[in-house]
Amino acid sequence: MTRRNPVPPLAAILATVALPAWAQVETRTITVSNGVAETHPVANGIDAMQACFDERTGGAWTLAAFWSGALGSDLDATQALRSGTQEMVVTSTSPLVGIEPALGVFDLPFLFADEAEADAILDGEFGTMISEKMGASGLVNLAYWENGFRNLTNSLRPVTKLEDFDGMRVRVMQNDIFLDTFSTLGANAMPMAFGEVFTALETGTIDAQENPYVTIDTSQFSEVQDYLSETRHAYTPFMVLFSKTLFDTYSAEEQQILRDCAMEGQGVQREASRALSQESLARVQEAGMEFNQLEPAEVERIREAAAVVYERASATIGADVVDGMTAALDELRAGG
Ligand code: KDG
Repeated sequence: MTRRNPVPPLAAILATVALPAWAQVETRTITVSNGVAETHPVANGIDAMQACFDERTGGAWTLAAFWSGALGSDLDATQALRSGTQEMVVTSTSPLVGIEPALGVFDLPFLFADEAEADAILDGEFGTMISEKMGASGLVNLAYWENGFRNLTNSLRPVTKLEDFDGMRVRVMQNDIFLDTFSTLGANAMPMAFGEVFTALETGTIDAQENPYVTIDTSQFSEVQDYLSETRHAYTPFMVLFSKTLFDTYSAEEQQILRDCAMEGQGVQREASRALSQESLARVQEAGMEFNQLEPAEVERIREAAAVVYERASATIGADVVDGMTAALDELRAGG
């Protein structure tokens, strides 16, 4: 009688087959929203995240991206994360100060000198400390991406000196520090969600707004604004926030994939933002905007006028947070 080799149990077969690392992830569709247009460099970051997901999950994860505030404002979307009804949002930090006051530190006028400083602080111990604060609000910050250095556009006049802000109706993000900064400069500061800005400019409800060149360009503000002045009065980070309620249902491996791929997206998005910035500036000038830079002495006068905001905002942000930022910048600037 010929003995047939007994067929081993399935478990034994599987145990001998080296499953790919992504075999332990579930099939998921991850919703992510943002307030800017799909032509903004945030899309480069999202594309890089998707490519990373494809590699790490074998195609099991799909990012469903919604643009131009389609799922609500930065604050609306962030609240949806906190309630566990949306997975992810790429949002400016400024509109979230009502959730985490410490985020206001990034809104202090003329805080960072350049992108290198911003990257060093955000990707260093200080940025980690701020990210860790988000957990108490039901949020996980996967990475800092770049909104960028903010510049003023308006429909009244070139802003070449401090006095040119007088009486100008400037839209600001819904954030008391921006409100105080522009009020201190003499403007009539008007808090407003980003999604309302284009129409408010078009109808003349406001005279001005302030954003990085890539946002001014990709939001078509050149259609409703005549003047662009390089003020670089603040650097706004984006946070790539994930719902902690949902994050906690992911396996440790899946959580690591989220973090790794958001960081993959960070490098691509920052690079795209910086590469597009000068192109955007050229494009809005071709579209008819009159661009001006300010004399360094005038920038200094504006910076000095706004400096009082630090003192007034310190208690709300947290004196320890402001002191921590100051110490981190001092160390960085001393070559630390
Ligand atoms: O999601 C990003 C936008 O909604 C917004 O934060 C962009 O800088 C911005 C602004 O001025 O509101």
